[in-house]
Amino acid sequence: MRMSFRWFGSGFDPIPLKHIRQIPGVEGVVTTLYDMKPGEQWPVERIRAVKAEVAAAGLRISGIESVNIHDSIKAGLPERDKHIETYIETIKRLGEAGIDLVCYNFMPVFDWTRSDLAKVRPDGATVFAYDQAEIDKIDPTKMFDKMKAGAGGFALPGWEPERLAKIGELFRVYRDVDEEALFANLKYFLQAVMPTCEKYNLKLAIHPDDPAWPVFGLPRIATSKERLLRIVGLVDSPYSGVTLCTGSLGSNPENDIPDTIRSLKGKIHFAHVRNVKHRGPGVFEESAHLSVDGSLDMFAIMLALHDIGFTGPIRPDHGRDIWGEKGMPGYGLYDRALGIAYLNGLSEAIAKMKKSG
Ligand SMILES: [Mn+2]
Repeated sequence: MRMSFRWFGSGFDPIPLKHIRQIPGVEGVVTTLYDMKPGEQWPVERIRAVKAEVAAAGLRISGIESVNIHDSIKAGLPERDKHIETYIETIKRLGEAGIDLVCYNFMPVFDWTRSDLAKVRPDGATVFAYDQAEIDKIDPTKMFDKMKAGAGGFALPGWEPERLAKIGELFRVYRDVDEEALFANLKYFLQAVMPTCEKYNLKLAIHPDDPAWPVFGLPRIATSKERLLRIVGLVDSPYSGVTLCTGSLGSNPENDIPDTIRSLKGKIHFAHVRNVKHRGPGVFEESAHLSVDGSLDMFAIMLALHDIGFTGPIRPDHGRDIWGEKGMPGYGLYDRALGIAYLNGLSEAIAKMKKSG
């Protein structure tokens, strides 16, 4: 496994690359061109510039998270072919730059959703939290305002303000899109992009929906082992796979994460490993990575990744906001670095245990 760290790029991420370089065991960053909107063509010069900047810091680009997918593709609108062409060209440019992994999601309208971006835990740390009853009270057209208000002046990934202006239109666009249509639209997209992924040796890895159930009446399909298996079976290509995100899948206590990992052997291209604490049906918060602080068994998760021979990029996911750090909520340096130290410890112990039989 290649330990990585999500970094949003100079000018967007307050964490400098030189600090990321000092986290033990980190060899790369998962980054993006944060100001690129879905449907925009990524300029070659900017791809080259970020690659050079990361290399100059002694790191590599482990993958791109994300190249966002235009809603016309997810909704299956007539203009999707134009946007798929643009996506293919971006994949080609990334592949030519030596980048071999792109993470994406296929969630309609809303990206990851939380009811609270700064829930205070008993130790004073603040975390992302979700309560379905709170979400049910929210007018979905106000959701962008709510996320923005909690973001401390930072732009949150997946919550680009430009989409806010079109929210009513987006809901109309998805009115007739059910789960089956979403599967069909994903298949159409994957069939179109896979030849380019294969040609440029670039893996596409779908991120599970977060939380792992429908929100605001919109369909969601990347929510369970069975559905992820269906997704990787939509096209016959080793380049179409999954970002195994333990926290997103783990939002639903019915998802058995180690079992999901074993079932997806060979199809996991990227791993996000974090913990989540279940508080009741539809209620959870993000905890420290440590097993006993949340509801997931992180040892069992890391063991499953070792058992299937996973060698791709892995990163801690959202962290708690601790030690007075003023950063992007959920994406501070301190707690994610703690998460890495912990995952490294589990990984070293598992590897040595396996070696000694
Ligand atoms: Mn994730």
